[in-house]
Amino acid sequence: MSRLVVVSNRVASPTETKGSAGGLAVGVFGALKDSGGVWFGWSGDVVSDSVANQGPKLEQDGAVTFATVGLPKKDYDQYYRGFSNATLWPVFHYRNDLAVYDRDEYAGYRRVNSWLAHRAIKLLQPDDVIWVHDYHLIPFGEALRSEGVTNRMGFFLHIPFPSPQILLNIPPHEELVKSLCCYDVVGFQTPGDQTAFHDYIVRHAHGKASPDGEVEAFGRKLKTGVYRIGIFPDEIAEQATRGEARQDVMDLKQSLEGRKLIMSVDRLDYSKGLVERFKAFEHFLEKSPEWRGNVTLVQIAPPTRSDVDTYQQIRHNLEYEAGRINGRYSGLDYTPIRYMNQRYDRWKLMSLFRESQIGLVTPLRDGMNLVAKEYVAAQNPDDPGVLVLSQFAGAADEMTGALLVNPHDIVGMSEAIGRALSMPLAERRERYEANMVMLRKYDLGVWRDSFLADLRGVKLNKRPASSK
Ligand code: GDG
Repeated sequence: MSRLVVVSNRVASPTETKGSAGGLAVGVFGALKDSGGVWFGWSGDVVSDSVANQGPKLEQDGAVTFATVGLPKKDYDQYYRGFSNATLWPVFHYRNDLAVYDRDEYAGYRRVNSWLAHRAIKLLQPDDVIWVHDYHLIPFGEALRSEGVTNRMGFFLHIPFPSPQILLNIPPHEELVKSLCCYDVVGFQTPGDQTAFHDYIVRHAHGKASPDGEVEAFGRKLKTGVYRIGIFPDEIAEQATRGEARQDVMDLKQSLEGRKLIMSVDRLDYSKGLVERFKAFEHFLEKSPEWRGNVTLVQIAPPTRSDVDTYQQIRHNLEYEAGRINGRYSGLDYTPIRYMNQRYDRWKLMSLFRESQIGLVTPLRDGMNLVAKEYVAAQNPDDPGVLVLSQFAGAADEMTGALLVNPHDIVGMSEAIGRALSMPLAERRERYEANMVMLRKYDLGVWRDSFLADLRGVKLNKRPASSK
């Protein structure tokens, strides 16, 4: 089997792939171990120009090489903080109102992608299969092609692909889609994302897209597909029970004094719908006085991208809302919302999920949302909690046992909280079983193996596109 080269914005450390971070890092590393290969990307460090140009730092773990580079401050600002996270992220999450577009940042985004591709070329062998991940690296494949690389190359988009009317707001939308067409396989999380891409190809790129995923545009043929990212449910269940006896989970349980627990865990991001969620919980307490003092919402929200303006604003808004609602409904021994801005160990999150009666996962828009899946997998099958899930998370397609809500509908979310809290055991079990069937059908291994099987199976384009 030919080697695999994974390219992603951040590279997990060899220790993280052993399970401490869990999830995606472990899944991708599994594929790398099987075929041998390289994991290439940014180290997460901001460094001087001279250090950045010293070449990738290499760490070997068996047949896998971890190859990382640092980024100079200007590149970090333009490529990561700028175009990736202040333009692509908001627009792809349907938040044009929060997007800023700056030509210099876009030029920096392309420049860094070309620079990264140039660094990666030295690590490539002729029959390597290259798997590129996510919105930071859309032009990476095109940059490799323009340097003469003809290897099989696939791209997986972890976030939503917006409908064309939304995408058109990004001035260089056509260049971005043309870059995507330089890959041999482009994977999406849901059929809706794939359809949005096909719509753009047909209506705005004068190309062709067939229902089986074949696309022809910009002089290239490629395959598109839906690959639903998942989790390893047994690994989550094991982590959730491993923590049962640990002191801090016991402490939390004790401090709840028999109150019901609602759990929410999200990176601190405006796409996750936290403000609306807090308001729904407030509305629930307002309309259900019998529950005041009897149910607590624990929101864990580790900060991310805190040097992007919109992320500072969301943090302020949330602190204000949590304070306001707690001011309204707290008692001497009761705090309705416990809002934590820090990162917790993975096993602790899974154990807390298991202790809770509701997993409240209500993003305004989300590619998939792995927290929703982790919540289900962590439950006690004999007495499972209820997943309340946004209809705008990719996971909503599969989690047929969830109570689906519209995250803009505060009253609807508040009603779903009430329904979940009083749901009979038989219904909870039925819904849990339905979710578990899907979690097992589309686990992380299926996602990874089906993408790679399609990529290894494509017929190569005879005439690679050039970015010139
Ligand atoms: C992107 C897409 C897509 C969260 N807080 C802590 C912590 N986490 C872990 C969760 C989960 C992961 O981070 C978050 O994954 P999500 O899927 O929920 O969301 P994004 O980070 O936005 O991920 C998303 C995903 O890519 C995969 O394709 O599903 O749609 O936006 O695993 O458990 N982990 C630890 N401490 C925390 O405090 N250890």
